[in-house]
Amino acid sequence: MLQTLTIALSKGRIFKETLPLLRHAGIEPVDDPDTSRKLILSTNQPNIKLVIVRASDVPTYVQYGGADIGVAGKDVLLEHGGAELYEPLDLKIARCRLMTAAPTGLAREAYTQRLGKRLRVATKYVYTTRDYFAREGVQVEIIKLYGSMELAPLVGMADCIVDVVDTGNTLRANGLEPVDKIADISSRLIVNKAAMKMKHQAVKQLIDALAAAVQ
Ligand code: PRT
Ligand code: MG
Repeated sequence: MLQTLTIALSKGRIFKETLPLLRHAGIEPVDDPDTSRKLILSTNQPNIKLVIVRASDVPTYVQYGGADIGVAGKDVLLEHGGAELYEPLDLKIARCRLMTAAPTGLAREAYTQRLGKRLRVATKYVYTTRDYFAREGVQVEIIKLYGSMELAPLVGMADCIVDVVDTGNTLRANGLEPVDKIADISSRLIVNKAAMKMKHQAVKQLIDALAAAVQ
């Protein structure tokens, strides 16, 4: 019996960069998520389907068995906490860095001038940011945002931000510069723990095929 596999992906860069790896493993989606409104996409393999979810929801779908397998940025996985998931493969795609960033030239002041006051940090990475500054011994007040973190220092709402950075163009365009690196980021294959046991053959086959594609 052919074991069925559901793979959770997010639209945009993760989908685009995962596609060549899947193709290398013999899997081609039938629909294009950028033009289709379907959330479940069939593939050329009758036992494999793709589900399209928000990037930050991928670990949740895989954890709760809504998908057997997923592709998620390490930034998203760090923030999720990683519990109840296997992370067997670094796909080495969608690479970037998780950084602190502050108004250009003011980074050190933003960090040190607040004597007695807590550093105000705007981010969507609340847990990762709290953990990072705790390890650095810096007292912070975290302001949770869902996007456009770069705006927060510009309007005086925060001293700095924590976000993923690729070229740094977005920071520069908004008068910010990267300061400290928290982590190097790439996308990882994640696997539901029960699926790893119950669908071992199909999961193993896919991991091996993707590992070969990464090389
Ligand atoms: O968009 P949505 O809210 O649905 O989710 P998302 O923004 O988390 O998804 P998406 O597709 O934008 O990102 C998915 C994953 O790609 C992230 O979780 C990261 O692991 C990875 N990744 C790699 C990036 C970038 N590079 C990146 N540059 N994610 C976001 N960015 C942002 C960056 O923050 C900046 O705002 O893209 C913008 C351009 O970056 P620069 O530095 O090149 O200007
Ligand atoms: Mg985005």
